[in-house]
Amino acid sequence: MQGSTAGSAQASVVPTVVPTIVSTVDCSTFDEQTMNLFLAPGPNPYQDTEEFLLDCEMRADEMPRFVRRSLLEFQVRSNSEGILLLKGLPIDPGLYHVHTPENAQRSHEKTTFVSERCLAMIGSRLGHLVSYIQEKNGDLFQNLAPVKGNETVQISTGSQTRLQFHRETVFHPYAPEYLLLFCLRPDHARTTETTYASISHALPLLSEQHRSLLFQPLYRTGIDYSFGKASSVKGQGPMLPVLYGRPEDPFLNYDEDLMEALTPEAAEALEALKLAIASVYRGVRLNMGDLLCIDNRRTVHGRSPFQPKYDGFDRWLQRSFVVRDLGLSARDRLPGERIIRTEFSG
Ligand SMILES: O=C(O)CCC(=O)C(=O)O
Ligand SMILES: [Fe+2]
Repeated sequence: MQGSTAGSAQASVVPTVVPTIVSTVDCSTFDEQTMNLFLAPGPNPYQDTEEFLLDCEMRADEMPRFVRRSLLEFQVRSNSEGILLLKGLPIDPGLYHVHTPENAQRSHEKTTFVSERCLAMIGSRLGHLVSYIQEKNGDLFQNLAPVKGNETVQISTGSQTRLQFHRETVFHPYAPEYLLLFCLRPDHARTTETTYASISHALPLLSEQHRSLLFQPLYRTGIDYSFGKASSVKGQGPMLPVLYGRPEDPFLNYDEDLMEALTPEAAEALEALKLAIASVYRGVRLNMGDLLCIDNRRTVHGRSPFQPKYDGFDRWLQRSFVVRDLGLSARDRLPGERIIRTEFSG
């Protein structure tokens, strides 16, 4: 796999052999008709959001069969890595000259919406795009770029320190089932990796006793720094089990930074999981036009450190969240809107 690195094994963990095969869909061979599905102008995603999403879903119906089949398989049965990488999707014309948005806000220089269409078209085959009011004013397409002053903070606009492993919005009652990351520009050195570790790779490294503790609601997670008030305090979120679902093939709630155990034994099990993740994680270097789909229930992710230059051409991703069932969050959304407005006190 291009740009992959195995995680360094920790002394107290027996290293495991992790297969290096990443499910990849090569989109660089799309014919002109398929390219046009992404490139042809359509509704404005920021003004006519619902029209834009419907239009993208209709366009996605016309994508080549192998793309739809891969997305369908990923949606229905996932895979052991919990990721699907679509490589070489179309990019906005003239993107090379558009600056990476300072402050990671919406770009006013980018006046075409190809990247947004990639996210919405691919996302529509997995579920429905949603956003959270606390993050970037509820933008469905969020710009991730290094921001001056955030170099060492554990948020997506950090850079120089490793972004620790997390499930996206682990504390949220309507957490997304999928996270999509589209790369508009890699980092200058082209060495940054989006890191990930699936529970199916980490589980074999855990003892029966640790597994059983992790299946109990002996853990508390904090509210993300980006979600406001309760932000900087750890352990203010709900009590949860770390593992849930089928014992042999579980889902996981995990946040290396924000999660705390409520008993010493539970803390040992959490530490064992942390070591297991450090032992099995892998990384993928996203390039322009690559879209990484992450199964947020099976796989935690993070990012390796990098050096920003703040010269207008730093690393730039767009991110979207996907839920399988819009109805679950209906009570916390306004009619006809995708923004989830659940409030968190703190
Ligand atoms: O920058 C990356 O590659 C990952 C960032 C991240 O964790 C996120 O956006 O949720
Ligand atoms: Fe993340």
